[in-house]
Amino acid sequence: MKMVYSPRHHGHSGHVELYNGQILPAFEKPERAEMIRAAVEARGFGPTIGPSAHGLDPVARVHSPAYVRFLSTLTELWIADGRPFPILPSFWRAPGMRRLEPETVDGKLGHYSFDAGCCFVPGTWDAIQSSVDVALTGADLIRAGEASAYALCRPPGHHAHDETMGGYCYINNAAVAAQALLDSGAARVAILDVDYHHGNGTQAIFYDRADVLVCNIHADPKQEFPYFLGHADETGSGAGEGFNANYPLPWGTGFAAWSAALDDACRRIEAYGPDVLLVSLGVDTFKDDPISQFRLDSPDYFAIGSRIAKLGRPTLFVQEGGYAVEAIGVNVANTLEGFLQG
Ligand code: SP5
Ligand code: ZN
Repeated sequence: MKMVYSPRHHGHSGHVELYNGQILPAFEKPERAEMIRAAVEARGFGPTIGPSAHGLDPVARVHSPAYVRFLSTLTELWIADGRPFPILPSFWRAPGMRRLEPETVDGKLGHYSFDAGCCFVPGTWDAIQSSVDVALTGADLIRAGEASAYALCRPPGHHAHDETMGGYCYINNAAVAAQALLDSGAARVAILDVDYHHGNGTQAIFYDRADVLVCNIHADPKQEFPYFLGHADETGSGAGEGFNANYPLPWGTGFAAWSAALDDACRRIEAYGPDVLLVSLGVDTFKDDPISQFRLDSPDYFAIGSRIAKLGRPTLFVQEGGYAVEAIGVNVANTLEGFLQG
């Protein structure tokens, strides 16, 4: 299995987040990707390759042109304004307010975000572009006939909507890769999101469509971020009715209950018969994750990979969350090894 990786993720560093009323160094930091790269390379699954540049056209198949323009020009607008870094949104609309894009940068930041989880520093936009190129290069490998590939995306993507960033996510890497596979001949794609948090962006992007089945196993939004999406009764709308499945689980969930949800999701995917499977692979389900409340242990990730392998589909793994820096490399590598051993 090839791994796609870009060192340009390092540009997104030194940023902050608002946590327990304090501005802290972000949990989503460069060390994450480096720990994962080292652990995966140590297993010798296959070569590490760099991404090829795909430009912004595949991104615009999922995200609105105005949003992409906002992301790509934000840093220069900020610098032109003579403002200090980092950039962090802190103003949002309430229901009943209007959806007009403000002219000033602070207003635009609120217009295009849903939380203060998406900080910008001068290298952030370049890292965002490299991350989506990593996912698209992984999709190219699958299209070229590889049975599987691993896209080490950073920053992650599954919380990003068509024109809203949040939860450390700017561009929805998995959604862009799924759309690229559909645009190049796949008839049906399934996305299995195993990150601890609900993939609200991925769900919303494909909610009214039948050509992408989205299955999410995550902490119940009644208790956990993103709080306002991810309930079990969200099953899709219109043509997409029946093509979205949520498995919300309570804080404290261990592998017995978690893997029962995985098994149910895998049966749905099998019945759907996708041409390609994308796995939004977050390992923040780990027992020692600093911001999460599930209790999976490192050996459990072998079992996850092995259950996914039984689907027998061309499979692209796309990295999402996971913040226990010492363990995330092992947990990702265990998942991939469990998959490769079948
Ligand atoms: C990609 C990804 O994993 N993004 C996660 C973003 C989570 N941001 C909000 C974290 C909220 C943590 N909840 C604190 C509860 C304190 N007990
Ligand atoms: Zn997460």
